[in-house]
Amino acid sequence: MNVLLIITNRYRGPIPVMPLGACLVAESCERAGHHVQILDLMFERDPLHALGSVIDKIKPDVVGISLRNIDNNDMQHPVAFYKDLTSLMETVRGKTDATVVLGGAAVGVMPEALIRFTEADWAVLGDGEIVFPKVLDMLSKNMIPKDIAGVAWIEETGFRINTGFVDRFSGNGLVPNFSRWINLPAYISRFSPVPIQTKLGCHFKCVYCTYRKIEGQDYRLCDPQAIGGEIMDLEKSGLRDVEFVDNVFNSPYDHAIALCDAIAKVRANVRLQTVELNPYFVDDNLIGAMEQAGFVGIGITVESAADPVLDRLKKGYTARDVFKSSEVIQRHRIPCLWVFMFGGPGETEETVLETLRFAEKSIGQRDVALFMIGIRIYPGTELENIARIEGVLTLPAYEMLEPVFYLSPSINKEWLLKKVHNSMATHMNFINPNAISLPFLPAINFVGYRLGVRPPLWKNTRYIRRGLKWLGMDL
Ligand code: B12
Ligand code: SF4
Repeated sequence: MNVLLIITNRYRGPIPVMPLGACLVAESCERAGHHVQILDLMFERDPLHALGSVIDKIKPDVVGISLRNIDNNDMQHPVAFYKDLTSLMETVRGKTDATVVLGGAAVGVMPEALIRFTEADWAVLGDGEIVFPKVLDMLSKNMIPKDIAGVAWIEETGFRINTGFVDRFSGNGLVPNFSRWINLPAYISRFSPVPIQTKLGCHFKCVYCTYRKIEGQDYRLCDPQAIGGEIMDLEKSGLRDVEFVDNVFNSPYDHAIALCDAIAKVRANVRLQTVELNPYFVDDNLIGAMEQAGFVGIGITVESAADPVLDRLKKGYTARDVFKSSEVIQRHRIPCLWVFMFGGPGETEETVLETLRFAEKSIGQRDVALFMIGIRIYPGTELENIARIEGVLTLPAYEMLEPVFYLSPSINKEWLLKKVHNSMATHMNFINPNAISLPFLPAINFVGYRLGVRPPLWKNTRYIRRGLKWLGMDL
């Protein structure tokens, strides 16, 4: 079949991320014998014109739409990306009778709302590189793909979904040949590292999280030796910046250690990153292994350093673990980005001050703290129930494509913003989401890379903030 795969993501904060999933899907469809063309809208000046031209040219039988972000997850300055789908769908429907199939992480989060919003024919949840070729096979035989696991659709009786995760790491490529599908130099020159995923699934039950919905809760691990091989191949092709995009890099702990050992063994000259460490599994052994493997930047998503909040978020670790992880980080050389999320259930003025005190005392000059405010509420999460019970949320689930956020009723938003702002004023290595949505961040990325700065950019937060301050534009 003739397949057009549209990559809809045009958001460049904090970096334009390489579309790993969509490229994996394209490659597996091609392997299954289909003609696949990707249209990546990231750097297109006139996306609808580009779309119209490519449809006229290839006359697709099936249009796959890859949707990564519903919105930017920023309570202060929310941007709803899903709305861009309206004009996109109008162009597709106006130009072709092709079957339209939605896919991408966002679809795993809110499948029903997105199918209803776009009026797409089908949606694929989860492992698109396995499910989508099966859908194409059925469609090519004029059959209806209703029995395939991972497919969702709307019929007269309502929303239908075939749940069931398939085996992602069953031997096919872990890293697609990006240069075959996207404008690789454009991404690299804007600080985008090559993404690699080494596992799926998460055992934890954090109240706000959508990841188990996207990936399932049972761990599916790839072979660490295979990652070592991929890293070597990347180095040979000149791709030196690599980011692990696992939901939590260091859980299961043994998998993370095996991975680092396998990478250290191949002795590739690469710069590795991840921003997804869980403080519970941070110890000297792990960080030492990460140093050996070649990590140049790590992030710990601690969310809070106050027990009442960690408890209500069901994070599975305590403030003591957070403090312990900061001691470990200080004993090592890798710069660390600490990610906090203020305003969750159980947050009070006291817990906010406790977390800020932790950040100010335990995060050194070399490291960076990012303070998120409010938590995006997604349907089907425990946070949705909490928000409804507390009266914070009244919208029905199908209207939650529009960004809705939870902020603890025990917190005054203005007070919280002021406290965070005061802490940032005295710590130039502290940032808030404004840093991610800076309109000129793409320009900083572009110029910085040309000047020889290498990822991760956040390592240079102090210098960038000082520069901005000097120009009268501090966060
Ligand atoms: C790692 C990560 C990041 C890293 C990315 C680093 C990098 N270099 O790539 C960082 C921290 C930078 C980041 C930033 C953001 N992220 Co993020 N991120 C993730 C995470 C954990 C993994 C994404 C990933 O790479 N997966 C691996 C690939 C292989 O999977 P995939 O892309 O989903 O593709 C598969 C399927 O979706 C499907 N598929 C994909 N396309 C298509 C197309 C078709 C037609 C079909 C059939 C199937 C299909 O098949 C693919 C292969 O199996 C996800 C959560 C998750 N568990 O998925 C959130 C997630 C994607 N991020 C999200 C968001 C919101 C953001 C941000 C906007 C803000 C933020 N605060 O997090 C920014 C946006 C960045 C940008 N410019 O777009 C949301 C998006 C959905 C939503 N809720 O709106 C997610 C789902 C998390 C969440 N909160 O729910 N992110
Ligand atoms: S540990 Fe991370 S991926 Fe797992 S449920 Fe909690 S927030 Fe989600």
